[in-house]
Amino acid sequence: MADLYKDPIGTAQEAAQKLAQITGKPSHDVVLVMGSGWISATDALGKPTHEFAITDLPGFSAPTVTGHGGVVRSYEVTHDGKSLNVLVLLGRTHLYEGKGIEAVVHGVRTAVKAGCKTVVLTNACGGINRDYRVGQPVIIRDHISMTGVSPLIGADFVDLTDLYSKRLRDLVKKEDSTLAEGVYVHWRGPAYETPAEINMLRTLGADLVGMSTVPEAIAAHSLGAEVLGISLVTNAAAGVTGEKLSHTEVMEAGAAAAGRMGELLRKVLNRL
Ligand code: 8IG
Repeated sequence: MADLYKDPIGTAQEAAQKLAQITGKPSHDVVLVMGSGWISATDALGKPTHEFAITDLPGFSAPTVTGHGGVVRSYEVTHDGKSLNVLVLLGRTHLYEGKGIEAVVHGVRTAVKAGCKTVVLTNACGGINRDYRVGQPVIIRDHISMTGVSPLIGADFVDLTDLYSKRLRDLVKKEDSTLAEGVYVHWRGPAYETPAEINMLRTLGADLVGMSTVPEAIAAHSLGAEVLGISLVTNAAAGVTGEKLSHTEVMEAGAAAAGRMGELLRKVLNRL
């Protein structure tokens, strides 16, 4: 068995093979990575054909954060006589867990190796843009990495000018023209930002701040997948309202918006 840290791509390949074995599906078409608060949005997809612990696949370790599931589901989503094999990862690994960048992107690499040409990354995040409200979904237009940590090693000078696919962003806006687009900044955490840092990030052009998504987007894009990112604003960023930030509030805001998020994802899948 390959070692995740010595051979991350080989390990993803092995995990993809095991996924095909477990599900009996030679390939999957789309992966949805569900961030905190997004998990019940998957109810809109119907019943999965398979559900198992992500630790059943090579290279994965158990998750550590409440609300970050560690569960894999496989769905067959049909629309207009067409059918898609949809892989859903409930929960993800974050940089702040200290398992290394390889562990952070292992899920999306596995999905792309399993055949997924479309990678949908969802997250819960803080709203820096003062126009945003808690419970509002925002399409990620671009990102700023404040960690500087890349999942890529070697002379892989991948172009990121269209990282968050314009085609996919337009497709989502066809479903819901009221959706805003914003710039997501990756903050390592686990501590949230200070109010001064939020002012800095706003000055730099950021609208949203969270602790995920950016490394996964880069890893997926470098393997040739098309990336869509959708953030759910679950709190105003530090200093924006003067309220303190709490993980419980984040989970509550996520739960309240789950129905709408599920419908949105289902409609996007129907258009792929
Ligand atoms: I949910 O305000 C969520 N995740 N860095 N800042 C950062 N991550 C977050 C926040 C936030 N809210």
